[in-house]
Amino acid sequence: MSTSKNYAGISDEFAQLEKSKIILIPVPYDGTSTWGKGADKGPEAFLEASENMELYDIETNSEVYKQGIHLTAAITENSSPEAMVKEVHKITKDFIKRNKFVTLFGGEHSISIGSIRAFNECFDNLTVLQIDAHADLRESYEGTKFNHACAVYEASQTTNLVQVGIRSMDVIEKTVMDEEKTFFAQDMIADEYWSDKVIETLTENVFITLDLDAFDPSIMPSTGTPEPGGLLWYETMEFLKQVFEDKNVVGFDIVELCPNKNDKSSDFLAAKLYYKMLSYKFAGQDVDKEYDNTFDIDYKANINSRFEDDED
Ligand SMILES: [Mn+2]
Repeated sequence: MSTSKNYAGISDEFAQLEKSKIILIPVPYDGTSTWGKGADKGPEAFLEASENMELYDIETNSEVYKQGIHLTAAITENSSPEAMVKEVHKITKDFIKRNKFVTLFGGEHSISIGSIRAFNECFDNLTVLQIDAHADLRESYEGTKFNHACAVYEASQTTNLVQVGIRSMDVIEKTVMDEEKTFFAQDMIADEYWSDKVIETLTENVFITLDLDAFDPSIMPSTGTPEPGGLLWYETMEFLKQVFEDKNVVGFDIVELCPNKNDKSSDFLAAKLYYKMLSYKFAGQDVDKEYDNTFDIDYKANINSRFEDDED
């Protein structure tokens, strides 16, 4: 994929690394998907749709691209699932240390094992807010701990994991799942206060991992494993806005766009979703004000990786 272009066709002035508050890392990885293939094409379709999107957000009355959005080279390491995770971890952490608001676009959900590790090492008492149709809590699957079906197993052991929109899982995952922090789609539809209840389970620092199959296939068909009964657009925007307002969202990733060249609507949903999340994050913030991603370099300087065979 081409990475010489800027995100959304913004001018160089708003895309340079030094001046940009926001980092966008494409991870076109599709090494372990089990059914619908094509998440490796996700970042390219997302970027193409982004170029055809209005850059003024009506709701927040803002043009968040003016905060600066730097598109990095894509992470293409795919010699093994483990090698990919290590590379995502390393690059994500490097940009966090540079005081950036770091975002990633997948690729399949296994990329989040790397991004979550990086954020968990840089921010205290981290909540991982997973918005997803699937529990993704298997300790290993098809011979690897780095399968997309294992995307948040590690997070369940090392962070405050909160799962929203879940409607598909294996019975074995019940042994790992914390039902107090799991919001099943079937219960959410019958509870007008679900979003308030989710917010109550979050700590101050929140990383969002958003699997696009959380959305209903009627609005988001282009994903590897579509599941009926998913989230709709406005309820999701209202929820995300509330999370960004109430908590310190330290970064996010969006995964599992599996584009279909005959139906671009999903690519546009992903593009708009990404831009909405940035708009909520930076709503009301002066473009000229220096950004502080709240990573405390002095405090964290001596903390080594908590994960074995990590050469950070
Ligand atoms: Mn998932």
